[in-house]
Amino acid sequence: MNGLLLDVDFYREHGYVVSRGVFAQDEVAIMQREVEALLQRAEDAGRKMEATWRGGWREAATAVQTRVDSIHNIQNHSAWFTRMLVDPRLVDRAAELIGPDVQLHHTKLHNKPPSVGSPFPMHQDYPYFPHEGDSMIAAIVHIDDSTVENGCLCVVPGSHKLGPIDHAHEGSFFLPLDDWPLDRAIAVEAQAGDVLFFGYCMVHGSYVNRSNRPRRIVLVQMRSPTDRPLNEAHRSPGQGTMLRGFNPDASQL
Ligand SMILES: O=C(O)CCC(=O)C(=O)O
Repeated sequence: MNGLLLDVDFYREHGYVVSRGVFAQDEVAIMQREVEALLQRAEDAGRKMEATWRGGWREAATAVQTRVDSIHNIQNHSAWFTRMLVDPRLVDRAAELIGPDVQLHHTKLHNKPPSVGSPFPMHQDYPYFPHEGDSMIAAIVHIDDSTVENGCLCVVPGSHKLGPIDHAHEGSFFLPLDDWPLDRAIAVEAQAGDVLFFGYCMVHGSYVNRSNRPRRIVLVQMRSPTDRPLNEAHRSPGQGTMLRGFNPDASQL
């Protein structure tokens, strides 16, 4: 990989790359404890976390009532994850994909509980937060070992080359199952501590959690600080925080 941390050629060709063992097992154990405590606090506070996407392949994929818990801005709730956001093992890899200066867009925790963890329909992230320069990438930090059985991510290799695809479908941003069936995608199975990177034009989704164990991830969206949003959608606290390098755009001072 020419001294790089990631296989950048693979990423450019296929639109995604998995980096194995970015976080060590003792750190994974801390992440799991942090996430469990956070989910418990949210439940105790009666906070609504359910974030299953309605329509799409939810009904087709499972007869049972599925559920996924989502908590945005995890750095507002756990200092461990704040530190993770600037950890060189994460942001140095991101820099290989988008350039030396890396800016936070947003974060979220997804918890797919055992047996009933919701799938995510196929989609690109682009329509949620389009930008001029298409620098936006997701880093999926795996908190649990993730397989097809417990609802791992899946991607359509090469789909990033299509650019933005029309997502207009029943008023929601996902792709029709007829056009984007799951068998067009490949499962990205990962171990806890692995990080999956992909750009926001990558078509992706994830499977139902039918297993007896949870599938938890922390998703970090990052961009180049010089990449401008095309609309006002998806603003969140901490957006614009520099995670690596500096912000060369003096107009933001
Ligand atoms: O949590 C998952 O399985 C998928 C999340 C996802 O694709 C998204 O939030 O865009």
